[in-house]
Amino acid sequence: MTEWRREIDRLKKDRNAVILAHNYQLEEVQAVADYVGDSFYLSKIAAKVAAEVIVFCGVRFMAETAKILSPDKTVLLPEVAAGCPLADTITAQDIERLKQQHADAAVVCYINSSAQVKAASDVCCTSANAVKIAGSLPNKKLIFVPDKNLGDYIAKRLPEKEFVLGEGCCPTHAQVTPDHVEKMRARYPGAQLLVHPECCPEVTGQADFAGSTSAIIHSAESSAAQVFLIGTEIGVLFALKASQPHKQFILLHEGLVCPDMKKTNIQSVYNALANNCHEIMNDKALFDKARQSISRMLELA
Ligand code: CIZ
Repeated sequence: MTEWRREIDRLKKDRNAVILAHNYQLEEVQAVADYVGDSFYLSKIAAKVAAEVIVFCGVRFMAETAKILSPDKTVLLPEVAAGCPLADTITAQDIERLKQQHADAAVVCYINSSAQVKAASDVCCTSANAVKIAGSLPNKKLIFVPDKNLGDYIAKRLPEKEFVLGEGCCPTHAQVTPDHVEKMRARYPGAQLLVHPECCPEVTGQADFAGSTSAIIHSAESSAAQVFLIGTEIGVLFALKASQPHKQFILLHEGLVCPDMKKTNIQSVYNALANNCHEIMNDKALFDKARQSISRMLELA
């Protein structure tokens, strides 16, 4: 492991590269990253970082977002097959159809979406800023795609708006049921339940706190509680345990492991830097259009 790290550090210097890792990445990947966080944080870094090469340890839509924001940089996705089944639930054609049916609505797309979907939307959002973005739009009616659970979470917090929701969901978060909550609450009485809004409404509704991965980390940091049940991807436990070693963090359900996020390991990070794998190419016309919805998010948030 130390050998990989040494080589990665050497290549980073040689290539003037920076490593960005999502909170859901393996510990060994988070440990070699220069920046670790959620999509919102990482997109802001991608937009302003001075390095020539960005190695994006995450899934395809995240590396694509970095390229959209920094088209002149080399952006590498270490594992070419790291995708997002939630992002694959919606296409730009679906959005055009929805727009025809709801001509008075603005389209808000979750960052977990393709460049085509971002280009067809009015504004993009992440779980960290979804309520703020949706709430700041002048339209009463909003089309929110693709995550129906995050959509429901936003809609409950903005009762003055009317929502048309996509039908997708994250297969990892959607596995958690109220039964899991009941069992774990019985096993750990008094524990705080912190969940991601990609969980179903029946789970989110029982949580002490629901929010993005970064918001979950901040919520645990500012809480006096000592024991927490965590309803999001297992990778978040790394940051939680590192920043608060005296507290206990327990995964709400053993299935909270995203197979795509776990494809990247320290070897693939090395390989990306050594062999330029796998470069995201700039599709100029598409990316210029997609940039508008991401830039609007960055302005509004
Ligand atoms: O916003 C993100 O990065 C996602 C997909 C989850 C989260 O809350 O970090």
